[in-house]
Amino acid sequence: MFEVLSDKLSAVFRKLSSRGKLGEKDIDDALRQVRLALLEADVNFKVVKDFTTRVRERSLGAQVLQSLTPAQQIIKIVNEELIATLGVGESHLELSSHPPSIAMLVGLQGCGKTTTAAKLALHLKHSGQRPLLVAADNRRPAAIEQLVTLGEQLDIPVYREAAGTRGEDVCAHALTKAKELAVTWVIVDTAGRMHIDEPMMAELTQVKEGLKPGEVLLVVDAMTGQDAVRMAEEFNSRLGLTGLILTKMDGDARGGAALSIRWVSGVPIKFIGIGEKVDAFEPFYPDRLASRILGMGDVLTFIEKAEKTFDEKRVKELEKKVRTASFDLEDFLSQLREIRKMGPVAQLVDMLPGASQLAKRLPAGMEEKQLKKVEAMILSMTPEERHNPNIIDGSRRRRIARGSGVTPQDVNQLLNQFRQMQKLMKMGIGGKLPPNLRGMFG
Ligand SMILES: Nc1nc2c(ncn2[C@@H]2O[C@H](COP(=O)(O)OP(=O)(O)O)[C@@H](O)[C@H]2O)c(=O)[nH]1
Ligand SMILES: [Mg+2]
Repeated sequence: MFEVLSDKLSAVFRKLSSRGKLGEKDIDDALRQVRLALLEADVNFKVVKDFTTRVRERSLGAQVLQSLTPAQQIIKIVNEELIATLGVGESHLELSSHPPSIAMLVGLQGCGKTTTAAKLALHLKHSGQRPLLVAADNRRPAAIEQLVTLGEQLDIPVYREAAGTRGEDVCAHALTKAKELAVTWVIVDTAGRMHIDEPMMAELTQVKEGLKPGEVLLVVDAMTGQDAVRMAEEFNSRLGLTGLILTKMDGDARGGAALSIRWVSGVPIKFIGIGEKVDAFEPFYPDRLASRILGMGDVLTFIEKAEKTFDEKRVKELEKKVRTASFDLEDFLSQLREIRKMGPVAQLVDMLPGASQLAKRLPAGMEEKQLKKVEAMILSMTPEERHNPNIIDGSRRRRIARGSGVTPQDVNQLLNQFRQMQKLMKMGIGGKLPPNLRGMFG
């Protein structure tokens, strides 16, 4: 999977790397090719449009990282946006506060549900859990036998009843059994059909009501392309999914489903199946997949290193400033921007007294607006004012307020709070922020 796409993207970036400075036209040309490559890989058109728009905006406004060439900067942005499309961060399974934790697997027939139930149970067993498999797909005796055989192979208990027993009854009894065996996880393999239909949804809804599972995981065959994406939306609207498991990622599909499904459905991908064997299964790491798709492992490693050195240099500079209390509004502004990014440089924020707590305390939604306001005020100051806020008198204050669309009181408040922050730094107080500083952004 992804080979064709990966080759095409590599070609685009190689061409870009052969240039020095990149203008708007170079970026647009490259992005046009990226867009085509993604569409050919069967990525949902909305996802493609959104993705290229984000990359374009960021590329044009890219802050110049001296250690990177323009092409490397674009690769960095593409990589980051690819990760954002695939879903940021690793997706963990939800543990129940009252064990056992329960995962219910749903999906169409043939998508790999039964195999995946066994794979997931084995994965949990390897991480020290005690799983119980439940054969709730009991419409066909063969389906039950398949799970029982897998359980025997893996030495994992399987709860089963006679074929034809209602799924919800099997599950109810299985929970009693789970208590008896003192297992920590219950993995339920449910009945699938060839197509989504009402009886299947009704049955799954009932099973879910009885089980109250912490995880409702849709197993999707990544080979089915955009059908998989539509299916995820439908299952999600009926059952409220907590995660996706993409199977057959070892196949030769173009990869469009994998790249679109998270963005379109909003449901995180938690695991991927990469083969028929029971251990061909892994947690889903968006960054790893992104770097595989970009096919530029070396370049990405280089970029990571360059960024790290860059951050370290900045941390050292800031440390010195904090120590000598020459930390000014200019530094404060760049801090605010770091807080807004909260990305790889979050540790920078941790270094400043209270800044990370402050960032955490900002109410959702307010954050962006308030930070922008503070940013606007500082931007309306002259370099001299930023360096030495004490020179800001009444008329300067009015000018700054006009320039940033706030009231002179707002400017005053910012200055007072900044002064207190400076004082705190001089005293070397870390971590705690007095209540009167908390108001800074809200
Ligand atoms: N190549 C490959 N085959 C898989 C994967 N997961 C499942 N399969 C195969 O897909 C077929 C259907 O799997 P099964 O678990 O019976 O699907 P179910 O009907 O949803 O329970 C079987 O032949 C599995 O071996 C995978 O990740 N990679
Ligand atoms: Mg099955």
